[in-house]
Amino acid sequence: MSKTDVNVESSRFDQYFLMDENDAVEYAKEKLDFFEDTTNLECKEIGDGNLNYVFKIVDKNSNKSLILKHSGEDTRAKSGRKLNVDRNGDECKVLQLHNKYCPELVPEIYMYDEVMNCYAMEDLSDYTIMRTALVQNKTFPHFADNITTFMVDTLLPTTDVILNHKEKKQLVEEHINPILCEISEQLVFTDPFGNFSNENIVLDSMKDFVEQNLYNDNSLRVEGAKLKFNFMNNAQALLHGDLHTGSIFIKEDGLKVIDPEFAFFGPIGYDVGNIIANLFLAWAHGFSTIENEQERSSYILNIEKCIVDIVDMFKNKFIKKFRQEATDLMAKSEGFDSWYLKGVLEDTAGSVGLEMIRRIVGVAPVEDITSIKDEEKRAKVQKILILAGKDFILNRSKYTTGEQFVETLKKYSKCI
Ligand code: SR1
Ligand code: MG
Repeated sequence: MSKTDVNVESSRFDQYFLMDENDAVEYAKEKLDFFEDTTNLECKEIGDGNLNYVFKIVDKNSNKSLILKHSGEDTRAKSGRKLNVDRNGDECKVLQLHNKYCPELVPEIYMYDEVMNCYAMEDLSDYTIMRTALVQNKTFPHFADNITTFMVDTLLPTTDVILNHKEKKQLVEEHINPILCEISEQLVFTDPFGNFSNENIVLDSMKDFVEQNLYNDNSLRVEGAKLKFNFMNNAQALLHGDLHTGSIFIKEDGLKVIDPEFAFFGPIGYDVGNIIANLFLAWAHGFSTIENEQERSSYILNIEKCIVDIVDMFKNKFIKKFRQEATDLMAKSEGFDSWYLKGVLEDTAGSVGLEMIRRIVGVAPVEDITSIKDEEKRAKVQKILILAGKDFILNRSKYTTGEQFVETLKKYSKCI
């Protein structure tokens, strides 16, 4: 048969374009070998993040469903930031690696399409985005245990402590992520110290406070610079890179970590610190909005306990796995594990401060804070978080227990 005789059917999905809900249904019919019956598919775009489109596609006859995650060439908010449209290919690879290390806490991936820049994954309808649940004052008793398992099991095996050094270097190369790292370098590590991109969002009543406590504090800026260079140069482990409560699907007895598109090799404390910071943001929401005193103190105590447990469980699991699985001869030297963990905790404290501060003054605020309607209360809690955040950054080497983090927040909540 000559080439011209071959019946190659062309498809509208042979070339990338930004899909809407109708396109996603057509895509599922043509490209996904998932639904037995495609006569009654329905699709809703449910993404609430800043970057991607998330289509939930359901077969209304059988109720079988999946999620199709699709990248655009720009951020959703039309920030003018151009992104690499193939970023969800990298994200998929990271999810597959996370699946290898920690299958219970990561969604199952069905397929990836490098032309349309989308991937299909398990629908997690029985789970809720954790941030949404937290602003409804829900707490989750197994969260600390699950998230510390996820962090230790996905982070430590990609360090030089455990992984063969040549393999690790190859992985570092594979997961270099300059465009998304640049977003964090700007939004987390630069703009909070001086509104350099002129994008910061600050309440009018907070302008003087922010000026004085953030933009005019040179000692804070120097520590921010040290943390920024650590973020850019310390290729310690393959991070999730954006491990906040909007990247976690949760239910009473389990969770799934999603969205590792900011993944790259960086300092472990960046992931751990992001989790703790976002719990403090939830704390702030409860502190400002729950009117019933008993309910407020119960919610706040639950969040504080969770933070304490996260630090303690992380330390225990980290040291245990380190001792069981270290392969590098020098890393096995007595005392090295504690020194290594101390460095991780120092980076953690710095990252807690950075993440809290950038979610208050930066261009990517979070619902925990923006949904506090009373501006006076919002300003008050923002001051508490900024002062505590500064303490975490400036005194980061002193934070070695969860209790210490909580004590600092309580201290500032009493004096503002
Ligand atoms: C322009 S992207 C803004 C933020 O959304 C992501 O989830 C990251 O946290 C990023 O900093
Ligand atoms: Mg995300």
